[in-house]
Formats: sequence, C-alpha cells, structure tokens
Amino acid sequence: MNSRLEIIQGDITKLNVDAIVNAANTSLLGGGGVDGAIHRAAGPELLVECKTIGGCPTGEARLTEGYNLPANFVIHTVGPIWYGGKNKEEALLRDCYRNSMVLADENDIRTIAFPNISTGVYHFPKELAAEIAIRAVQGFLENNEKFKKVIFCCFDEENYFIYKDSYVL
Ligand code: AR6
Repeated sequence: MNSRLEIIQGDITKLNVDAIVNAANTSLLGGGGVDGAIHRAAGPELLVECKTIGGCPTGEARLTEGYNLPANFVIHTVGPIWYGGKNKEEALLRDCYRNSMVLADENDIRTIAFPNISTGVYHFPKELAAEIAIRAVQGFLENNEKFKKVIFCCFDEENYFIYKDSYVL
C-alpha cells in the first residue's frame, strides 16, 4: 500500500491541491463532463489561456493556471476514445497518467488529483481504466520521493467502488 495514494468520491473542482487534472479533448477548448465543470469553476480566463496552447494530442498533457479554482494549476490531458481496445487505448490511457505526473513533477507540483479519465463519454471500460491508472501512478511514485499526495477523485459511486477494489492490487 502506498500512503501517498488516496481514493475519494467527490467533485474535483473543489479540491485544494497544487494541480487538478482535466480529462480534455484534443482541441483543449472545453466540453462537457469534468472538462465543462473545470472550465465553469475556473472562469473564462482558463479558455483564453487554452486557446494559446494550440491543442494537445491524445496521451499527452499541458499545463495552465487554475484561475478561480482552489487548485493552482490545471493539467489538461486527452484520454483515448474507446474503440474496442485495438487502437492502443490502454497504452494511451497509461500515457495520460504518466505524462501528467511528469509534467507535474517538472513544475514542482506536490499534490495532484486525477478524475477517471476516458470513463465518461469516451467509454473506456471502468475496471480496466482503474487498473491502468493505479498501476501507472504507483509505478511513477516508486521512483519519486517528491510527490506528497496523489488523489483519485471519483465522481460516480461505481468508479469509487471499482477504485477501492482495484487498489488491493
Ligand atoms: N469531478 C470529478 N469527476 C467528474 C466531474 C467532476 N466535477 N464531472 C464528471 N466527472 P468525462 P472523458 C467524471 O465524460 O470520458 C468532455 O466533453 C465522470 O463521472 O468528463 O475522458 C471533454 O471535452 C467520469 O467518470 O471525460 C472530451 O470531449 C470522468 O469524470 C470528453 O468529454 C470522465 O468523464 C472526454 O471524455
């Protein structure tokens, strides 16, 4: 068990951490789900900054300020759309978690919260997504002493219980 990992159920926009991760799309220009909630809570300046970035490929991550959010930064990552598993979806989802952790580390972020990337309108199977997320973050933390806390912030109860079960890996 890694005491730096935490699983909670709640709204990621309320969390007082150095950075929250956004499950964005390749345009980085906002959308529904957690992306919409983050843009609403951060305020219009977030979109202004996102427009200067010029998009983000699937599996990669980009950093912005947090504006009106309690979090100082937002790390925008683009999860894969689930097409049945033959389009490198698993590797791309792993990349999202890993690249977000790398970018956070480069910016001296010590506390970070992730939503359940790709498990909403992108339809990635929830159990598989939870396993990939936990393994990727645990693997990163094994070689990193600097992070203090990584929170998996589950919105729906189903994901919360899946994470609680997967965590005994
Ligand atoms: N806090 C934490 N998690 C949330 C919140 C919240 N406030 N709201 C929703 N979730 P989704 P995706 C959970 O659909 O599947 C957007 O339009 C939700 O229950 O937000 O990666 C983007 O612009 C689910 O478990 O993201 C993209 O176009 C998880 O967040 C597309 O959706 C992810 O669901 C990305 O799809």
